[in-house]
Amino acid sequence: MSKLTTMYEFLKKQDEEVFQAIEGEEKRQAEGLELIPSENYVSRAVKEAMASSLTNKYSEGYPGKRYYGGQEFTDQVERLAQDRAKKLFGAAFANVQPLGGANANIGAYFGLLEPGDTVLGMDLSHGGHLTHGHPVTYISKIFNFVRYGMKDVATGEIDYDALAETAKREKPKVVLGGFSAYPRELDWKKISDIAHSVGAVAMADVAHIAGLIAGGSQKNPFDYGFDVMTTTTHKTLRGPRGGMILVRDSEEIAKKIDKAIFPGLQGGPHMHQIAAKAVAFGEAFRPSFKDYAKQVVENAAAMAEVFQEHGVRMITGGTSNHLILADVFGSLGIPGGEAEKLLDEAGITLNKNAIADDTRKPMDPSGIRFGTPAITTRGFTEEDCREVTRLMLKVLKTKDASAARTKIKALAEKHPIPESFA
Ligand code: DSN
Repeated sequence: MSKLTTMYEFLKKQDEEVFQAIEGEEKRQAEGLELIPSENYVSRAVKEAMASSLTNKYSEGYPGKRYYGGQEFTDQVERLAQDRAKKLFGAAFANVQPLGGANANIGAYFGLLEPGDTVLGMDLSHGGHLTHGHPVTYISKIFNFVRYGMKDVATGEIDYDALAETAKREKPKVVLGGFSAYPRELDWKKISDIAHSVGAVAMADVAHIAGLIAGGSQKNPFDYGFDVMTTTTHKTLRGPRGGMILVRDSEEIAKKIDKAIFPGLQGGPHMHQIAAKAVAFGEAFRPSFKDYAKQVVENAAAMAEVFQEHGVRMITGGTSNHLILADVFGSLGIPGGEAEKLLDEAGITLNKNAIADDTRKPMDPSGIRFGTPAITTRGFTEEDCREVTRLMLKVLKTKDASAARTKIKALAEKHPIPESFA
């Protein structure tokens, strides 16, 4: 019996169609290289927790204060996840129930704001996120979102003077630091000082970099005065799909956020995911996770170097974290969507992405966004990453995916997806 058939023994017997789709995805992940900077591979232990009988249980409420009986073990699991999260990020309070990053952000807004209140966040076209108030979201109809952005796209420096002026003028209740497509570190101290100078709560959305913070490769906003931090758990943090809200020290804020998540926004928490979050947080305490976080950043720097050598324009001029945003249309004459498709054919998955002040449409932008969290989990070194980048450039310059397919498959074979981390 193949390894997959052993893992999915009952599924294969009972539902061949679903089994086949999962089998296809497992193969795709094994044979290709995952460069989407928000993706990663979880350990088998995390998967086992996700597949546990905890999925059968309703547990509305919080540990010790549930609406239904039978909560002995769900309480144990949720407390474990909370305690580990608090220790990992230096928080006094943790809500581990958000189903994803969007829920975490919306829950935090509902806890911190009244309808009509203002949030000052990063411009979406400069790296911010949909849930930071894009007009297509419902939250943008409830709260008033105003923006700050980069002063200089070439270096990525944020316009902190404009940020301070806007804060004075708009009187936001929340100043939000965080991004999903920004390759540099924010000056957390400056942002939290500006927030507090106008009486606002300083909230960081660290969804992309939570694992780098936990591993010590990026600064922790709580060390610079931030009050609240939201994150996903499945990106650099290498846990199951989900979200989390951390509060540095204010019990008042923590209580409001707990109420906002339940009963305000969600119903029964997904306890199997919470168990898997606890397992992933446990893994993030290991010394090897520090090495992982460091290697993620070094690998991204190595990829940026190769782009630099070939004269490809990168937004902010390079990277200081796990991701790169490159203007492939401006530099190589190939739109981001076409680049994504060609690289997909070659076995590299990444995403087209709008670049700052993009002249092209959002569905057909100028850029591509890629990063190193997943390939670093597979053990890619800086030299491997340089090789991947050279192959990417070959495909993009020749517009021929076959030019790199065999070498990409060989790199994937050289670095199988691990089942556990030391
Ligand atoms: N989809 C996530 C990302 O790729 O950054 C954020 O929502």
